[in-house]
Amino acid sequence: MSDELRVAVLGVGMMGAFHVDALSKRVRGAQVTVVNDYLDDKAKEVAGPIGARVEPDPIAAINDPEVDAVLIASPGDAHAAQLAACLDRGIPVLCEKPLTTDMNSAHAIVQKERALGKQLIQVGFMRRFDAEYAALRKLITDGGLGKPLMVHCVHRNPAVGDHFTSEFMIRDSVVHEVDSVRFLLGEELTSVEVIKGAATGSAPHGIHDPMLVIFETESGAIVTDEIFVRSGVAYEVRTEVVGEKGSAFIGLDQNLQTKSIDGRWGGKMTPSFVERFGGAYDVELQRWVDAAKSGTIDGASAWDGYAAVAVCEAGVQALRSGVKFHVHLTGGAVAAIEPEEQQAGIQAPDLEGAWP
Ligand code: ISE
Repeated sequence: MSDELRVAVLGVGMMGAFHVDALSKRVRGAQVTVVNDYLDDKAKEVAGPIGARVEPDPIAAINDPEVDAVLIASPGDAHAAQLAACLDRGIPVLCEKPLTTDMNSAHAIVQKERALGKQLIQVGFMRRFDAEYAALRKLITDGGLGKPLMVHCVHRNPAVGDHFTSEFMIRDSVVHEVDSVRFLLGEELTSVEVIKGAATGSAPHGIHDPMLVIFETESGAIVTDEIFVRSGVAYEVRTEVVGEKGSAFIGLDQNLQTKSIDGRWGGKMTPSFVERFGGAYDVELQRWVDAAKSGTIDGASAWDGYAAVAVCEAGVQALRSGVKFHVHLTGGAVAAIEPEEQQAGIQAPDLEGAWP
């Protein structure tokens, strides 16, 4: 391996292009040598300014002799085959979330990596590298809040494309809360239910946006997650942890506050993930590059990625069926998901006579 980690970036849509920019300008010790995207023009546009080569076939990009490590930012359904090729070649890979889009393919990837006897896969859960999340986790692990009892999450995006169906919202967006709660509390999520309410008028017919997703954890803590990807307002990601000894809040957009002569006061809302998590992404990349050079990972593992996919799979089943789904996933064991016994409803008796 040369001094610089030579990286192939697969998928240069918004996220991949952001990573290419970081690897070329802000991260030390790495160089993007190969760029791949199913859109040839997009690949050329990103590769040109940094002098990288365009390779139209993702598997050829992974096996390119001028590539030491791979960053996967392609759509989730391409991840399984690309991760498998990285493992076949035995090179480090940073894979954007979700690890894969279903539990069985995620499990197969974990097994394949385990058979190699070394950790090559890091999953791009960037919130783990955000200073506010790190401070909240420290507060919890130091016992500052006492036993955590409730976690309230809000995850809003201003707008998304029509491909964001209710199921996609769980697999692609809620997956962040699944990982961050595992990271913050250090325990597994054991059940999921999904409450569908009134949908915003900007959601295509049949899409439940927003939804309330409710989890339970191993210790019995309750986690609520409002997922609303067409809020029309801003990129809002907030978390409050309520414990026996107090509560703590992150994600309040506490930037510059102004008061003006027209009688208005306030600060700026965060328009997108770049303003909220751009710094965390850069830290994540730097730590991945440093770790990859010494043959290790420094972030969410393939197991973490698998655990998140399994909980989201239970979430999708809960969404489809309308019942709570349990997830059995402890101590590195294989996940199983099963529905809760359907609860009997109660029929309120009709009142006699007219209501006054
Ligand atoms: C997207 O992929 C992200 O990672 C964003 O952080 C999240 O807010 C969005 O909902 C996801 O689809």
